[in-house]
Amino acid sequence: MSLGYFTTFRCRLKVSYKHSKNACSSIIEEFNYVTNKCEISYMATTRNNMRSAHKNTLLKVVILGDGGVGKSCLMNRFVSNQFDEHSFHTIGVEFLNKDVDIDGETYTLQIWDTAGQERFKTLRTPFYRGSDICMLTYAVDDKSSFRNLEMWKNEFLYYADIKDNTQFPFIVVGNKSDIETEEREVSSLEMETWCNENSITSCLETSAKNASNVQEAFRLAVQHWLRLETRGG
Ligand SMILES: Nc1nc2c(ncn2[C@@H]2O[C@H](COP(=O)(O)OP(=O)(O)OP(=O)(O)O)[C@@H](O)[C@H]2O)c(=O)[nH]1
Ligand SMILES: [Mg+2]
Repeated sequence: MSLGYFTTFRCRLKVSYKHSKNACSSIIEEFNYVTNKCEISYMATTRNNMRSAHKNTLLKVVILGDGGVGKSCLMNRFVSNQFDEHSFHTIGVEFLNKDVDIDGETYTLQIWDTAGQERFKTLRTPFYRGSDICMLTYAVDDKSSFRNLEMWKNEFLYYADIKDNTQFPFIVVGNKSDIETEEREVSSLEMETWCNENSITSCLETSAKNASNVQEAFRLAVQHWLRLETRGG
């Protein structure tokens, strides 16, 4: 497989419900195996290309959160500036690349959009390792997705095998900020309080629908990563 530095590609699995349960399991296992191989091959190719021909830094960003909070829409808004009112649930993972410039440096974000539904847990967790940034996402009109941030954070720390969580760049994103006031179930103050309690310094409300703060969220995440890198180095 030959993947150029500027390549943007999608990795998607669609399993139809007309397949039997066993057939679905084996299709999913096969997909998982192939995408793991693709990831390794892709990462190797990209990192090598970057070392030899480019000075860009590659950052793996994983987006986590309950099903339906808008993770896929956030990624698509950020990468393609598009929004899908009828976005389908993600199965497994899907990833896209996008370059961002910060302070004269270019960073290539390899964004991993994961399936939020519980039944896909085994398909998403193998992809947490090697992440540089984790975007914890909820929807401001869905209190339960906010309460589940704790679970997402713990799942990520466990499967990514992160020992010191205070040194990892998490960013919390409250999506769907465009909804009517009466539909809102989580205030920005609640988000900030949760972040303070969890030593997370980057948080933002976004709308993938009207493009509010989407670019800013990814830039903020990279700036957070940079701060920790500089401190560590
Ligand atoms: N109002 C509003 N709706 C949104 C926004 N972002 C996403 N949606 C809608 O929310 C629904 C779910 O969006 P997705 O991006 O598929 O959600 P997801 O988090 O990727 O869900 P899973 O793939 O199941 O984990 C879709 O109907 C979107 O159109 C937003 O910013 N505002
Ligand atoms: Mg999705």
